[in-house]
Amino acid sequence: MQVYHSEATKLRRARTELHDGQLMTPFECPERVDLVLARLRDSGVGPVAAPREHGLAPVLAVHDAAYVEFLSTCWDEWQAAGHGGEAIPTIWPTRTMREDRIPGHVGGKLGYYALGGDTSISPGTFEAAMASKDVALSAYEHTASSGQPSFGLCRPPGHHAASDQFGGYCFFNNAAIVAQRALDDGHARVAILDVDFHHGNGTQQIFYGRDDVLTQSIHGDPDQCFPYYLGHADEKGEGPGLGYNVNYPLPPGTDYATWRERLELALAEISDKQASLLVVSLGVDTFEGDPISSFRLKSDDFLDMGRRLASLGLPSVILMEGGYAVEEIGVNVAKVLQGFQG
Ligand code: Q9C
Ligand code: ZN
Repeated sequence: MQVYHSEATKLRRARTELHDGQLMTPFECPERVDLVLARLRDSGVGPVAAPREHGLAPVLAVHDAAYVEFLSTCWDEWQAAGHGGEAIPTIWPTRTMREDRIPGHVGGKLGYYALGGDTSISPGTFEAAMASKDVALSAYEHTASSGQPSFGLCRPPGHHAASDQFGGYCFFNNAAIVAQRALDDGHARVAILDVDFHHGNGTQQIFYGRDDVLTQSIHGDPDQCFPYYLGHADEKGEGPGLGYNVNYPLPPGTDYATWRERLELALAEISDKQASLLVVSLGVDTFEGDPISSFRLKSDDFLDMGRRLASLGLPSVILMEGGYAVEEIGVNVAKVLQGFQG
């Protein structure tokens, strides 16, 4: 399988993540890229190519222009304001305040454009996010021109990023950018299947009112799991999009036997809705050893997952999302791709 990777995805090396009430070294670290890459090379999954640059137009097709501008200037403004650490929001326009005015100060803009406090903005963050979406788009172009599946080793991940919000380690929604690009190329309907442990809130939000992208997510129940405020089974889309968003929340402790039943439902839905392209948001944080997640998938389950994803027979673009059990994420990604290749 053709793999896309850019060293520039490692330009984000945040030093701080507010986790469990402490500032820690972020789980979402550049070493993840090297671990996956090394394992893909060892297992002979396929050639690795560098992406081509795609500029901002495909980003602006799904994200708000002022949000993108904010991401591009945030670090410089934060530094110019004289702050010592990384840019972390500490106040948000929550229920009791106004959200119809965007503050001028970088501290106010941070809260406006952030969905959580877990994702610090550091030097290189914007550049890495740009490289990440270039990886995704290059993978898409390979699949579009060859009909063959491709894997984009995206980093930072994308599925928590909404039209004008970052968080959950995500800035640009790579899967949404690819889906929109495919529609612009003539696909009538694209399916995004999100198998990351966490609900793909950003992907859901971006396409919630539309029937041209079927969004589905299998994830830890938001009653118990991040991002908490979206991802319930009764969120089915709205207006023309009604029926084109499907959530499969599962309790902490879920094993592969149960998870796989939801996967089968999701695959049937993709066939039923007649999508012509599959975009997989591939998080391997469903693994039993993941440090911030609570499903119980084992390494060999990822092989079966890959086989089942391939059984749809659709042109497919597989994009990296989460997965933090640093030693094993490469193994588990390689197994999905090997399973997909049969
Ligand atoms: N204290 C992805 O997998 N932190 N993002 C969870 C734990 C955020 C995960 C809270 C988890 C985000 C792409
Ligand atoms: Zn995740």
